[in-house]
Amino acid sequence: MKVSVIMGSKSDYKIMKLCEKTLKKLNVPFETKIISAHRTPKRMYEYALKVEKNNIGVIIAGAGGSAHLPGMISALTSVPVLGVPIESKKLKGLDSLLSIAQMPKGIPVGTLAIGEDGAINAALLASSIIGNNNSKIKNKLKSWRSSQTKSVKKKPK
Ligand code: RP5
Repeated sequence: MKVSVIMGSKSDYKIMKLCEKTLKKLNVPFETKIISAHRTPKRMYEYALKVEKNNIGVIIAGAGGSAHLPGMISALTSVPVLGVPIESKKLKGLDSLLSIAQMPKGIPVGTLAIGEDGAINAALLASSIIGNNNSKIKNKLKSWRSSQTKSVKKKPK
């Protein structure tokens, strides 16, 4: 199964490319697409209908402002959707965060932190989900975590 990384605009890619970078490190197969809920609604609908057929196990959706893409995708498929709030110019991403996190009950979106941290953690979480049925990815994630632990020094000097 692969991860599908989608985003509302090309301008989101500077953040969403961190998802790609993290998934590559963990040898998780992925695809990347630009899909806008309001500018390309037909593309969004057609994409969502083919999610299961395309062997997608997790969707990571990055969006900024009135960030409805993750919620709309989650409404159209039962495959888990992780939302990455992109920092917006006017409200610094608080609008994106609340739009993604405050989904009314019934249609969930797993929401990560705003920006870089959220993009990296979304990829790690997606890898954990895929890793439940893929021991190679699970082990890769375990060794990635272990080297992260080893990289933390005991003293500042
Ligand atoms: C959202 O609007 C996108 O996810 C992006 O974060 C934001 C701004 O888009 P652009 O005006 O940069 O294309 O749909």
